[in-house]
Amino acid sequence: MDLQLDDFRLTFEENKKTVRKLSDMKDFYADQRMATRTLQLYDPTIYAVYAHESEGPGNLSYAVTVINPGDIGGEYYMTKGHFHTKPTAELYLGLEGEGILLLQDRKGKAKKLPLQPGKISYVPKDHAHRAINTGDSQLKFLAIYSSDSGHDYSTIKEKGFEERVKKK
Ligand code: S6P
Ligand code: ZN
Repeated sequence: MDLQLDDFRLTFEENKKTVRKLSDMKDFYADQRMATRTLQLYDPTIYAVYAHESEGPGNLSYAVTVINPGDIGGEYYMTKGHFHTKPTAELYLGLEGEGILLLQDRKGKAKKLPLQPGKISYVPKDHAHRAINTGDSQLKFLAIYSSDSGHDYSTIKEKGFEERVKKK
């Protein structure tokens, strides 16, 4: 299926905005020396999430994430990444910019999917997911997920992903 759409404007009312700066996720980067050095100079915004969250089972939440271009010691700006607390899947739709959606199952098997305008990617249940901006402009994508999925950040914070996406 290949659909040519006219330029369109995406609008929705967010009820939650989250901004992640380097100081919020310093430990996620491999090059700790570079992360510390950067923070001595300034605290860049890595990404922002504009979400419309609903509550309870049976409902859907959705969010647009905007990841700035940049890297820390060659490792591209990225989201923290998480598992869903409940085994629920998720849908990603690329809107602008170029990036990678990194998936990893509970056994640590990783997979990289392209994140680009018009591309729909399916995040299967029980897969950690992280978005990475590999381009030189902002990466924007829409995520649609179950309202009661819950977010487990600690597993990734402790163990990380098997793969890191760095500049070549
Ligand atoms: C929610 C969905 C996205 C992320 C967002 C930021 O299930 O996967 O909306 O929350 O891209 O990533 P993270 O890992 O900081 O929540
Ligand atoms: Zn998710």
